[in-house]
Amino acid sequence: MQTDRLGSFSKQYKTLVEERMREIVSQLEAPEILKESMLYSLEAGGKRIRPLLLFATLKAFGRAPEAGKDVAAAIEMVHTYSLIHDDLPSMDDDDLRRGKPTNHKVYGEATAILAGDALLTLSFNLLSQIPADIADANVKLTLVNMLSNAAGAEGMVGGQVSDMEGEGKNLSLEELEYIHINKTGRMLVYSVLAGAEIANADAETKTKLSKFAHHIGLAFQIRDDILDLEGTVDQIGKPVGSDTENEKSTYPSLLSLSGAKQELDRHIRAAKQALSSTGLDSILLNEITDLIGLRTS
Ligand code: GRG
Repeated sequence: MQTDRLGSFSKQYKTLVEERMREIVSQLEAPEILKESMLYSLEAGGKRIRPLLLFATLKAFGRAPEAGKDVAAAIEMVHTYSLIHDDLPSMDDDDLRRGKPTNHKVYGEATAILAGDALLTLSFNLLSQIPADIADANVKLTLVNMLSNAAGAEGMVGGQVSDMEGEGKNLSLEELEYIHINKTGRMLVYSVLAGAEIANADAETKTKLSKFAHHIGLAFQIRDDILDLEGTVDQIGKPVGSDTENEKSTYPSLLSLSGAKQELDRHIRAAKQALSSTGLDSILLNEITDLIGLRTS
């Protein structure tokens, strides 16, 4: 369920970040096979929800979304690295991602690991080179600091490790939330707060936006669990019920399907409330929130 406004905004800025990523990787002076492997996963067809959140946040502040193109590319590179590594035999051991063979199936395990490493490293390089008219040195340093926190041991990587530790255990709702706040949520929160940082938002607005993004992060994950349960194939294109994912605690397994749907609604409502409290021009962010609650892929 996407309005024309969000549809055309999303199409325009999806193209912007995709072209920017291709341009950056193509220009690297690096072995062709490494660049090919990086581009294979960058261009495998993600939803680009994180860049969309960043661009819509800039728009909410009345700033040109184009100002966020390098940060959006950096975010999508970190996200793509995490998916490449998550699919490896030593982690989820997946053959398909977004309906296509996983990076290690095409390029081999060693190159896939190195493509992920190169994407992660490149993301910080990109942030360090944002033009001064978009972000001064202090803003750039803050963007780097925030990304390293969101993606690292205290964020996404920590969440992934807790997720692995929780496999086969009956987790409490609190434990499940901790995993998803970090594994999925922190990069979504970063996408919004990076936009606020570029727009020089005040501390109070950032706190409200952080609350907004926290709720959409959890809503995103709950919707993912519901889609996994209701669909015949999951988001990586594999029949549901075919691997260890099913030994993991999920929102529906803890709360039942209808309880998970209620929890999803609760987070969507809380997100919208936090957003409205900012007083920003939040039409697009509101529509993205609805989309997260209703998404079908
Ligand atoms: C390996 C360091 C490391 C971290 C892995 C993000 C992650 C952490 C693993 C991905 C596996 C997974 C199913 C995570 C749940 C969150 C989620 C639904 C991620 C997929 O993000 P989307 O839906 O993917 O935005 P697309 O394909 O649209 O880019």
